[in-house]
Amino acid sequence: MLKAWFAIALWKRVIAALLLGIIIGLIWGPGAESIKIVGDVFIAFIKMLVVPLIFFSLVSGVAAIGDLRKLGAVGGRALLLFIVTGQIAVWLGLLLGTLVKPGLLVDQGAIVLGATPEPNETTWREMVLSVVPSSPVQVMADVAVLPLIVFALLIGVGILMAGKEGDPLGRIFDAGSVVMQKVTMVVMELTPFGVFALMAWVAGTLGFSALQALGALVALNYLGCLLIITVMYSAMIKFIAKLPVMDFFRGIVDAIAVSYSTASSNATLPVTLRCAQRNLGVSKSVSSFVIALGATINMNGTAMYLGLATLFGAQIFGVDLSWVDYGMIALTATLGAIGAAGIPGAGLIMMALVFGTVGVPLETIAFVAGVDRIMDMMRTTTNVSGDAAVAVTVASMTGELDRAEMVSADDV
Ligand code: DAS
Repeated sequence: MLKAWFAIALWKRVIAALLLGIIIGLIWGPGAESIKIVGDVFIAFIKMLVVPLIFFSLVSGVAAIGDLRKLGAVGGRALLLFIVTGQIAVWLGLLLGTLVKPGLLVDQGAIVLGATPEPNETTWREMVLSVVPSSPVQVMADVAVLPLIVFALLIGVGILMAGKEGDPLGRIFDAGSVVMQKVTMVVMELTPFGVFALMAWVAGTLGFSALQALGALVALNYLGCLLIITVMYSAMIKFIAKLPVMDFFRGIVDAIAVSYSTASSNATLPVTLRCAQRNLGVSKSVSSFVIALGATINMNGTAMYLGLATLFGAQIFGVDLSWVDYGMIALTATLGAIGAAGIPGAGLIMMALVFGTVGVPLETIAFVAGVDRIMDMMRTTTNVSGDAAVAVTVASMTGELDRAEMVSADDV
């Protein structure tokens, strides 16, 4: 029985748990609150992953650059495109969340707040100082995203600069990154149980208004991702790489299919590399550097979602956000997307980091966890398509693209 259960693909078990949870919740009503503890345990395990996952995957990702000089023509252009597309993505998420306001669909009276969020009274001086990891252990204990990522980036650069002497530590972080991804996959096996309990709680205590709000969030997640893929990446391919847009998308069809079904950039990496090299004509050196780095730090779908979800949580719980808060969300969502590992649920984990900086209650995570997998599949497709788009663009700009290799209409 147990073997049969685990033989079913996780995403199918999650969708089944989601639907069953909604039905049971609507039938059970407010009594469904009693099984929320199962969902809270799941969320607690998600929060457990945040610090070690960010720390190991980011240090390992930076150290994997191998040589700071490599950050020259190829790396410099790739990082610039990663940062620019990431910023556009997160502000698109903030725009969609501001225009549509999906969180207001929830019946405000039904929401019982654990602890009312403290208004964020940080002055800009305190904000600047807070980025410095003055006490690394305290930063980890407080799960403070900004200084944590600054500390991880500095350790990664230190390993690079230490050369041979830094290699042993680099190998430890590589191993730690792999181990943390395996631990995350074990935690993700709890998803169906957490999703069932949380959806039953949401449907039973908050009713249809909550389900409508979640439906709107999922729809906006897909809309934002589709806009990034069809508008931003097409513009990059057409105007910067100066390549036929349809040939690009035709070339990455396999990567799109695998990323959507696995919800994991890392699992899709071999397919993305093959598409870039065989279908798009990107050289081995550029594709392996840009796509491997991109799978770790270039997550435009996740960045867009983190901006959107933070506004969703603020709207549900009535947290007023200033323009400074919007700026903090944009910054931390970008850093959260950089710190997220390319595994299922990474975006859900990063929500805990972004919410903390603007006082959005973490209960929001329990509220959206039930539908996260459906959204994660589309976020991952957006992340992977972005890695391929940057790789082919950088290759085109640095003469590392063999256009003869590109799949074109007459090849099909
Ligand atoms: N699943 C992550 C990835 O592999 C994306 C996310 O969780 O947002 O890219």
